[in-house]
Amino acid sequence: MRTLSGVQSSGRLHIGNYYGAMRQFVQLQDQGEAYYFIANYHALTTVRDPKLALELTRDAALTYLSLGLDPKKAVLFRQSDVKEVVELYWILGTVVPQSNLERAHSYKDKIANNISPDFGLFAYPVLMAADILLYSADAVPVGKDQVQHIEFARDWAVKFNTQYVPGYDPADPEGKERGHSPGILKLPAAHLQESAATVPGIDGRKMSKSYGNTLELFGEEKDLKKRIMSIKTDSTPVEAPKPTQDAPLYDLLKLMLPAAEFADVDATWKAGGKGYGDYKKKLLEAFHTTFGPARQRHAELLADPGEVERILQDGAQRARAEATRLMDQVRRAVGIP
Ligand code: AQP
Repeated sequence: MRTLSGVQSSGRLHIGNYYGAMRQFVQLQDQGEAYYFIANYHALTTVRDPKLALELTRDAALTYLSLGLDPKKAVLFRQSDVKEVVELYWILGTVVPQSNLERAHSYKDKIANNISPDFGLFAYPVLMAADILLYSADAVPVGKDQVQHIEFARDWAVKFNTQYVPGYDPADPEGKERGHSPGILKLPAAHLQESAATVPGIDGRKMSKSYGNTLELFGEEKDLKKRIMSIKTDSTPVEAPKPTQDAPLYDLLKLMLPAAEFADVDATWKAGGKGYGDYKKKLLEAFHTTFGPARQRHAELLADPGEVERILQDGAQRARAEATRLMDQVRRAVGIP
């Protein structure tokens, strides 16, 4: 099985990225082949400062490595180091129905949250499909917001194969039956972590870099504390039972505390007797327990930029070998010399 996924270097990575996706990346590196990348072309849809774009790309690499990604087990690379992805993006785009892009949830959410629409944002799912299909991935670990994009990637791979691969039958995509051919583009499947499908941000919306509502994995202590203390709560008095619906603090405690410890919190939350301030302190402690070692590693890696660059160069070389192999087939199929 080949696993592939990426995170955009569109801001400092946060616990939504970790629980929704990156935690699984680290677990899956021990099962078959794993390819993980920093989506720095995607990030250009929101980051327009070149210095910052470079810095956030490097920061995303540090984040992967600090969280336990092992470059001996997984291929870690920058999206922009394999230019073939842009070529596949274009070729794939020629079979993508515009109506698919118009109903993309993630695009519609961003517009609803006042992010100005441009072609890059609109076409984002096509580049994401190219990211996945270029490396013939079987499984793509993602948060819930990205599941529709994986479904698009499957649909477009079928469209491409049907158009360009003689003998391809969509009912037999691997070409197992006599007379059928396997597709050039392999159909990927989303791998969703149900317990953390959507991690809420401090304002209760989906935690998102572009909404400024995140708990950064490697942010400064002072800022982290301030953000935890500002998690949206209601005015239920200390002694009263607290609501569990639309309560980001409750959801975050559930996510971060070990099950036995959360059971105690759950009991007092529902019975009353503690204030939101106590629960926020508990969350801060849980954050340090969970991410303390990764934060230490992050500080060490920051001091060794040469080593990080070496890992990325090595990853790019391995990723490029795969991409070149697939693009040879794609070019031949469509008639590009
Ligand atoms: N709040 C979240 N809950 C669960 N999973 C999440 N992911 C992101 N936010 C949450 C998952 O993290 C992976 C990498 O995401 P991304 O950075 O590439 O893009 P995104 O989903 O658009 O993340 P952001 O923070 O919301 O970025 P911006 O604001 O720049 O668009 C994905 O698998 C995603 O599902």
